[in-house]
Amino acid sequence: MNSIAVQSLETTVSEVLDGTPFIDIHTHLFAPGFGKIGLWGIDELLTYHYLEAELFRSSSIHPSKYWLLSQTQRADLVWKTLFVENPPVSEATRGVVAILQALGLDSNARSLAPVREYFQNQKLADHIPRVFKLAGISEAVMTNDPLDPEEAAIWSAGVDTGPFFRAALRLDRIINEWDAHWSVIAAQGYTVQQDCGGQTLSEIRRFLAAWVTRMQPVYMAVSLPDSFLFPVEDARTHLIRDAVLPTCREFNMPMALMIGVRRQVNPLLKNAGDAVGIADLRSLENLSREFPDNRFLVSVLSRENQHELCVYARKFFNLLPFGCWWFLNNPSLVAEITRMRVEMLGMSFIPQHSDARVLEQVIYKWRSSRRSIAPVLAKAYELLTVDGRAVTREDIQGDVSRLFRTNFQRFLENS
Ligand code: RAT
Ligand code: ZN
Repeated sequence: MNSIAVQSLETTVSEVLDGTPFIDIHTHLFAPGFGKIGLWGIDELLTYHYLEAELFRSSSIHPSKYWLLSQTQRADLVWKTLFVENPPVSEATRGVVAILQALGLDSNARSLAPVREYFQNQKLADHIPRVFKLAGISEAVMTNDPLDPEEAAIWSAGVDTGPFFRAALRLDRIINEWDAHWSVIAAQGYTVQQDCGGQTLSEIRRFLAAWVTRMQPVYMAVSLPDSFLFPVEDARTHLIRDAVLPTCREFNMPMALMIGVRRQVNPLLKNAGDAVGIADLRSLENLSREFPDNRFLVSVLSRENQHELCVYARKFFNLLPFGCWWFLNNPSLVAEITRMRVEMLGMSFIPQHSDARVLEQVIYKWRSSRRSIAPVLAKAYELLTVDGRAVTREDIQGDVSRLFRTNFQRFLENS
């Protein structure tokens, strides 16, 4: 097999990245059977909360006035402010430009009318496979909340998730907002108490088992605040230790922990009002060590926690770092974090997920990630070549498949 010359490494890596369909392991997208809760199209793209946060920095509109507008008016305002009056250079704004280009639409136009017309003419069943192909992904994992009344009703009616989407059982309301949600579970016929006493924990296991059967999720997931501590005397510790982790073991599925979000530091901004904080990852150390029979997919939101996460992944083999989450999904940080992970973990991690909330976002998010990651991998192969070990296209293909497909698949299967 031919080894690759140093000057050709980046081209080869890019070709392999472009030619490998990835598994998008965390999104907020939905299969078409979920109807209106699956977001797509230009008005959803422009009112993405990443863009709304940027709108308020460049427009004088007060958030309270903005929320009174119709979605079309909001999208028009975002377009005018961030795309017509200013060059859209930020990651989130440039993303919309990249989507329009990939779909053959003009991003220089002042009016959104032709773009709206294009989306009105799309049939979702054909649009999804085309978007996935443009994004270079074969499937996407959804975020499925059993306590979302709208979503729960769709699951209970027996929705078909189809070939492109897999479920993930999201537990934020149960684990993080127990006081507000225990009674909802009680009303569904489970004998649970606010203080987690009595039969609560076995009843939550019964509740989770029913949802696992219904959703067939690939993992359970929760986002956790920067202040997350485990173990401590709180409902969260009881629920994780005595309900969620035993259920994960029973069904042989990993638990995804997304640590470091500070919810609603500015509630005026709604979905855009969350921020980031540095977490104490000793809680992750405790979980990884005390539950060797559980597997944890882990993403941390603060840049400052990234190195510690790599160190913990070297200590605990039931821990799989994934993604450059949310505020980290920028070219400079994706490059920095991926480089650190390759240096410390080889190829034993999952570099990225899209976190797309609106279908077409997978196009720009994956284009951008491939572009940021290609030079990082090429540099690692260059150093290896210079130090005496030649690299072949097959080596690169094996690594890319591992990073973006089989590390995840094997972690799910525990193989
Ligand atoms: O990235 C996002 O859109 C965030 O609002 C969150 O959804 C975050 O990714 C999460 O899953 O909690
Ligand atoms: Zn997310």
